[in-house]
Amino acid sequence: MKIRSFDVYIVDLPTIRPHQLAMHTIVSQTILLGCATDEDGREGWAEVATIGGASYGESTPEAIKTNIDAYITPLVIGQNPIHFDKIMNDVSKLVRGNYFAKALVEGAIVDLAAKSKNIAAFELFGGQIHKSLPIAWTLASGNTDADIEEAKEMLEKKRHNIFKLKIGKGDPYKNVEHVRKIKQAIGDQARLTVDVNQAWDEDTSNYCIALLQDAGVSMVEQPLPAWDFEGMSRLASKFSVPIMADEAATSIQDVFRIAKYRAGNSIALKPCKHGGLTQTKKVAGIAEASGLGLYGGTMIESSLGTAMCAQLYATLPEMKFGTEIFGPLLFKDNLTVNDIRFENFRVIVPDGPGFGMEIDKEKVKHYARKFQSETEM
Ligand code: MUC
Ligand code: MG
Repeated sequence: MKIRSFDVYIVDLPTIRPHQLAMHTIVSQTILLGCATDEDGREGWAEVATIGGASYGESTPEAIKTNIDAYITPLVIGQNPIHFDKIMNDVSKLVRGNYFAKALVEGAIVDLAAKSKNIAAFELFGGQIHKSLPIAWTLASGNTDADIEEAKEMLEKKRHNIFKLKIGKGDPYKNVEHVRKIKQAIGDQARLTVDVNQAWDEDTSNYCIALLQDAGVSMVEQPLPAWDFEGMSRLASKFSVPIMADEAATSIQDVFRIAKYRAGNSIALKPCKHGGLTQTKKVAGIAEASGLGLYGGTMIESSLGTAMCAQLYATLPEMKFGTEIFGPLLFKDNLTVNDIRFENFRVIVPDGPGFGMEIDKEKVKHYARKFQSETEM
């Protein structure tokens, strides 16, 4: 059965509280949904999320949609979805970069292929090793007392016992103090990690990571700009606290370079930044071969994108740092009929056909940018 059409929707979904990163505070997250339809009218859906327009990364929502519509869709029409790897290989020969766009297209085709065989998508990636995964929560309200209260509530509800703090915005020394206070308040009940989102230079990193290590922080994510491989390598050899590459770890070639020069000793996976699920498996292979620890990252996707990540991460033997695919919990509403389940400090991997999620078209229509909800859906 061949692909008949491919549609892309831009959706803005409000969050339950402001989520503060170094470069942007999220109050409404911009999500891209892709729908591949076959000649029988069967649909496959996928999601990628973006943060802060062009401020987090180069793939803006508008560019993702435009580039899919203009350059990728014509290459996938008429193809058999079960050949998703061949299709994306052909796309890569004519479309450079555009990792988020490729991840969205591949994801929808995979969902369609799996649904047409009535199997979960993870069966197409070697099968499910884990039924659930450890799940971190990001404390990013921008206020120390509010973060402490939120952490205690999460512990009490048995929702999360790994917390990541976003510390790239504002005075680095004050932010280190903010981390120290939170660690003091929660003690050994939870693991604490930090994400700097590229905001520090090497001198600041040297000073602040020493303090963070003393404070009992268990991982430091992307302290330096994504381009600074050499600086990351020096930090990774200097400190015993693990240094994680996130924004620097995109293409498989970048990840190979990180492994070769030890520009970090762990990697945050995100199917969107690697260009899809197949590429994410390859990144995990490079990490496994070179002894880099893995983390199941997020761009703060809603339930569908979270299911895609969960299904792929569930096929990997070891996630040394757990996952942070908490996205659905940060949103006021849901774009699927069914929810992702979070229980006992873990996320349950959906196992229905495809990614195991049923899209709620009324909700998509409601949150889609107006020019789309009125015309295309
Ligand atoms: C990032 O850089 O890791 C993931 C969790 C979160 O709070 O922000 C994202 C992006
Ligand atoms: Mg990060």
